[in-house]
Amino acid sequence: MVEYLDLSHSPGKDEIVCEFIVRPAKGVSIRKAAENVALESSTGTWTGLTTANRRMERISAKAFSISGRRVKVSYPFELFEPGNIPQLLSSVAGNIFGMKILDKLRLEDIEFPRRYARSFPGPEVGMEDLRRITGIRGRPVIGTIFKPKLGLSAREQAGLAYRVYSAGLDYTKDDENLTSMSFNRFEERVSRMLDAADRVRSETGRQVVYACNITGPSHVMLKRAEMIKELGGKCMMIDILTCGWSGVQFMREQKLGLAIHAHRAMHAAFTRDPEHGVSMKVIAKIARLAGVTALHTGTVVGKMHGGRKEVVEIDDFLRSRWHGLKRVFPIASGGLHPGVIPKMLGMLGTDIIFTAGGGLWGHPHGPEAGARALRQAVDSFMEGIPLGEYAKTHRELRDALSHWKKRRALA
Ligand code: CAP
Ligand code: MG
Repeated sequence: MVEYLDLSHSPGKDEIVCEFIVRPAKGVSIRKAAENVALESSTGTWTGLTTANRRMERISAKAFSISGRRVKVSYPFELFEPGNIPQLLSSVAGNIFGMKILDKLRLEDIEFPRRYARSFPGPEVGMEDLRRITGIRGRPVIGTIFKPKLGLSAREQAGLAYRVYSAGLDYTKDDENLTSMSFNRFEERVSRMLDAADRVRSETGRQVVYACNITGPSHVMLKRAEMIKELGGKCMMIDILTCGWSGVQFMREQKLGLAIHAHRAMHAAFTRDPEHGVSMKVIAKIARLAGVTALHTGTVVGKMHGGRKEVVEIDDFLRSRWHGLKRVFPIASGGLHPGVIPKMLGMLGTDIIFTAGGGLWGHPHGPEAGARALRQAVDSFMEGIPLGEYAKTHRELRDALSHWKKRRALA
């Protein structure tokens, strides 16, 4: 008989350890529930097997710690195929979410041993590389998402890009649902946008970045990324969860030398319920294994869900040393505008990319004013001058603060 519950077990150095929050179904003990999580996520099924063997016994997972509803399960290295994220998730985040014996289940954290983590490449272009490419040091990278999300033509978008880059912005990105539409085709957009970036570089000497959304089936993403590379672009954006980990790993393996801007659209479908699904911290760890350069993690102050403790912890993880894999840039985005920038930077730090969509394109005096106001908000923070004080001598910032006064109070 294989034992899936063993509270005397202590994980070996090559074992993967998962922390779950388990809510058993009515009448089921936490021990029984924990045992079933270990069983279904490793080698077992609902009944004993005539085919069971010694190997199965050796490689089975063990629920080894129960504290309230927190359960830790250790998984021997042999259960996993090195370098294969889908296989990892089919095991530790697979069938177990649907078991009747559980009311709810949340995969809260995964500790990866060095041996397993090093079977992944991590980022080809890391946080420091992107800083080197842009030449931006000692302050956040300031960006925007074109708004409306959908509706601008490629020509209109590139024209706007030129204007906001020229007004001081470092970084622009497509929105998550802009790929290749009848009114804005990928090929035309990437070529016009990179022309605009080149023009700004030759006029100002600044290497501005365009994160071009290549999201799609993998064979389509590859063609799009090759086009970005050919035209001298520096960055591709991928909606990593809707594309799936296979697509992300595939694009990383191409070794095109492009940064990967990872948008996390759909994450809240499984990260938001604190008792069910998969935590954003787990997504962040996997994204770093897979090799993204920058990852959306939340703003705390903006329009999207995500509390301070969680976002700070994830951002710190992305920027920390970890099994020799390059560091990842956190991206703060969603409901940002000049009035909340200092507060956000104070909480999350300045080693960050932030992007403001509505908070630039909604400025009452237009795109240049919107870009300048964002830049002024950053400068006020970097110089340690209160926003209101700084606004007295910076018109664009002053107009932004009064325009979004109410939103400021909400943040
Ligand atoms: C922000 C945004 C981003 C979300 C992503 C949007 O626009 O472009 O996709 O912020 O959220 O479409 O909402 P605004 P997260 O600046 O106009 O709000 O980073 O939390 O995944
Ligand atoms: Mg968006």
